[in-house]
Amino acid sequence: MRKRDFTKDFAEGLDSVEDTVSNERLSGKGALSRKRTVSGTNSEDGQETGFEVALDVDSLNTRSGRVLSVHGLNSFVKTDDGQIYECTVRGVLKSLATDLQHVVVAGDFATIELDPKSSGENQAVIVRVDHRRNQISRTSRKKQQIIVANVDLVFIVTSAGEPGLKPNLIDRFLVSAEKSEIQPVIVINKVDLVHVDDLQPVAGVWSQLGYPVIMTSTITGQGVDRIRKLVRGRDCVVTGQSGVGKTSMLNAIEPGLALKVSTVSAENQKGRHTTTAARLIPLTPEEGELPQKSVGHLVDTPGIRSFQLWDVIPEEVGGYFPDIRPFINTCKFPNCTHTHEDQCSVKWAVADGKIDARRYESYCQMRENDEYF
Ligand SMILES: Nc1nc2c(ncn2[C@@H]2O[C@H](COP(=O)(O)OP(=O)(O)O)[C@@H](O)[C@H]2O)c(=O)[nH]1
Ligand SMILES: [Mg+2]
Ligand SMILES: [Zn+2]
Repeated sequence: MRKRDFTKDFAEGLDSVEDTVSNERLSGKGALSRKRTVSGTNSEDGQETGFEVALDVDSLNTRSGRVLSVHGLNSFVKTDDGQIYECTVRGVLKSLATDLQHVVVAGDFATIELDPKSSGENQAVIVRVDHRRNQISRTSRKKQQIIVANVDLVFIVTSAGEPGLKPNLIDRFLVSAEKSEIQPVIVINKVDLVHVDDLQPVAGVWSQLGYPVIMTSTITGQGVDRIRKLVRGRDCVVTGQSGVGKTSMLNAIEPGLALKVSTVSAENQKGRHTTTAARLIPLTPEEGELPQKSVGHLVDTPGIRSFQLWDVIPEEVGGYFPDIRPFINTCKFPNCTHTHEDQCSVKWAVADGKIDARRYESYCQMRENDEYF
């Protein structure tokens, strides 16, 4: 099981954002340094993470870019200079993918080769797909389906009132984020409807676990600036129950963004891959921002809006609770579910106050309620 420290990564990420922006402007080496970070790394957990192929490619005609969306055999790739190319996949890549369902998925960093004869028509071929840093996937008809790769943040949006806060639901989203290895940020919206002090006990438990919690109101504007800053330069998924204010938040971050998302979703509905087709929607560059630099994307995932766990089996759940995980290997029974067994270290930790009772209840609900699996 992974041991990544989200909080640390997150804090470091935050510190470096501003620096990265100014360095890239000065030296113009953004594309180069990104390439260095994504290539040459290997999957630590043995999961499918894309592949790299050294091909005999003419570097004059190749560009690095980002896969915005995949439609059957065609993908739309945005290159570092802001151009969008419609791409097919080179045959050798396809043949490598016999065991893997996805040669190319939305969010992949890819190298494309332009056809010099048809230049200007924005047609190209994907010749290389970089190692995937993380991915959101689920199992469909016994096959793993990758919905999107290389996502920086998942905003778990919830509301303090109308509808009221559902902590156990947030815990479920957190488990999904842990499974996908994507940094979650809990957004408690509509704080104008309550006394913020009332939210502290439950929010404090998440904060102590290292999950950032941001209180917002799209009506008073509280917290909206923090969200806007976090989104810039990153690729973010927004998830949460309906009615909590996701659309309002998108509009607050960038007027017109919610409209872009809904237009794209409507297009997806018409396509063949209705349930899972994901898209990266580029944020609009702000004044002074270079258009070719990645200003970040909003990741629209129409298929995973509902509050289902993505591909987490009951036995795995404890491992994705950072507060429960340290205790799960010292129970009397090796197959302890930590729900009804005697001599269970997890239950002792709850009794000792080392695990928050509400979080434990949430865990039990996830193990017992198989509607979520
Ligand atoms: N009081 C209050 N209402 C809000 C806030 N944000 C959104 N709403 C309202 O909540 C309802 C649902 O918002 P919407 O953005 O459509 O939620 P979505 O379903 O998550 O996209 C709308 O009536 C909004 O006006 C907020 O911060 N405070
Ligand atoms: Mg909405
Ligand atoms: Zn146990």
